[in-house]
Amino acid sequence: MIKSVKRKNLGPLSLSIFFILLIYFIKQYREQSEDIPPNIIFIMADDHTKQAMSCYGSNINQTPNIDRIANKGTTFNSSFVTNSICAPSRAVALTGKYSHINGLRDNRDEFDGNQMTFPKLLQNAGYQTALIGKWHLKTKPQGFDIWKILSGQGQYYNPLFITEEDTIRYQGYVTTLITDFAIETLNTFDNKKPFCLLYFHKAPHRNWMPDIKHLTMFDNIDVPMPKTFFDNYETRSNAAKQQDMQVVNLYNSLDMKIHSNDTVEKYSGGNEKFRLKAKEYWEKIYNTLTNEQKYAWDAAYESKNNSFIEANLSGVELAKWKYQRYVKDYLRCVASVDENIGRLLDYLDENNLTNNTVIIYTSDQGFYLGEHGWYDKRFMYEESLGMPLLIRYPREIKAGESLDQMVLNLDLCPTILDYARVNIPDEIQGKSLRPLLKGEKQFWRKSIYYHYYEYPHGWHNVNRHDGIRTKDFKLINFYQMGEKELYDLQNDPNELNNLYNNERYTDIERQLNKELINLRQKYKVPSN
Ligand code: SGN
Ligand code: CA
Repeated sequence: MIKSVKRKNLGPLSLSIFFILLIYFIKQYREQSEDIPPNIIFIMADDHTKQAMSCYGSNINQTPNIDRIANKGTTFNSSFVTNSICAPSRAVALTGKYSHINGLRDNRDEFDGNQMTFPKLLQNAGYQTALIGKWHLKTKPQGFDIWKILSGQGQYYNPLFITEEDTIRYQGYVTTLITDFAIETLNTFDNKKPFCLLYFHKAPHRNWMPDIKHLTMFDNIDVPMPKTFFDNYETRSNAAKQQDMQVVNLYNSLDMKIHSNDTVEKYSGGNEKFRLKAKEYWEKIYNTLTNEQKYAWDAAYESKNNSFIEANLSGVELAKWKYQRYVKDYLRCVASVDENIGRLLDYLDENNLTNNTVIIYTSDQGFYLGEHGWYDKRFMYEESLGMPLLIRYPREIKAGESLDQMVLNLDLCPTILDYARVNIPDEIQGKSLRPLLKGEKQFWRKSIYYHYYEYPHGWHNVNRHDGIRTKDFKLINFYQMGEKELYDLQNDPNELNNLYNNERYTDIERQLNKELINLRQKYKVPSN
């Protein structure tokens, strides 16, 4: 009797429980099946530096959406590039090889698209592959089922996008458009096969034009200046003294967004010829704005610009004003990157893709936000040698961890291959970060090799140099000038005190010089 009652009452209930569990397990299986390699979204911003990310402890802005990646993944505290400039850095990330091997040493070079890259290997392994946003490698992208790229450096407003079929100008703001296209692309993917999306932003690259909605953000605050803003380069090589990347020399037109006033450009430093070009360039950019955009733009900048012209600043006061204008515009561009990344992360959540997707957030290099008085990158000093690196993959990576091992953009290609379960070719010079991220004990590199080439041509007058960095020290070799610099990173993290030829550091100097030779051999660097 009791038995039959039980059967009567629990029969339909157990059936429903059975079906609920069945659906749950099928969903889990589809979502988490170990048979399907994970999706990969590789996010790269342009010139986004760690000092402007709250997950790296920024004291000047908040990046709540990028922090979502950090909070649920791993933050790399010592992540660096091998050559701190755009196109070369991208080529390193794609190939896992140093610039002298992949053939792209500076921004003038063209990428040889016939060589091996991770998108090609993933495509061969059955991944759906796509590239959306800034490419900047001059030759046509290879290894992508879908690609939609900006022309050259790209424009902030109403940019041109190039695809296999056409070139179209889209009205709107670049960061939002790139995200719209990235989400559109995700919608086209077949959910039975894994995908790899390269979602590459133009922002916050020079000339730092914010979206309309962010034009007045930070208006009522003074952004703190870095301690080294008034660096006088005492003790340093001539390279540090001769650069042309000082905030105080930013162009009033192109960079400070003051236009149509013949007198203002006289306040800008730098070369006279470039000053005039910059002014022309700025007028051209401004004239690509729609009337509505111009209206909003002028409403935000005009009165501030007029007060600046009236104040007729000079010296330290001028430098301070330029710093505020520069850094605020930069941070406004970052705000848009952050919000748009939030849109993409929401899309993943809503479409049940979060657990099975590896997300990498990085930038093609770091950047100076006034440190040493500078903007731009190129030097092997910490701010531009560094790059942000966050990796999230809930299936395998613990939430909220950080790692101190020295990792490189050279490691991104093998890391992606490793997650995609594609064999890592022997010729690749980087190392997969996957074991580190899984918490496996690893023998890790104790020094990194760096090499910058864009001199004497190109922008910003930074001499060629190579060098090595260990956990505690850095040796920089400006080989064309025959000058070296040595920094004790533990005692002098801001790299103000060059110790090369200092007797107390003779042994360190010898060891580092020796290790530099070893690394050149290891990575097959041709002699200069
Ligand atoms: C442009 C910028 C430079 C910048 C290079 C390289 N000038 O030429 O300031 O260093 O790009 O940047 S601009 O007036 O055209 O903005 S990179 O990110 O492509 O390496
Ligand atoms: Ca860049």
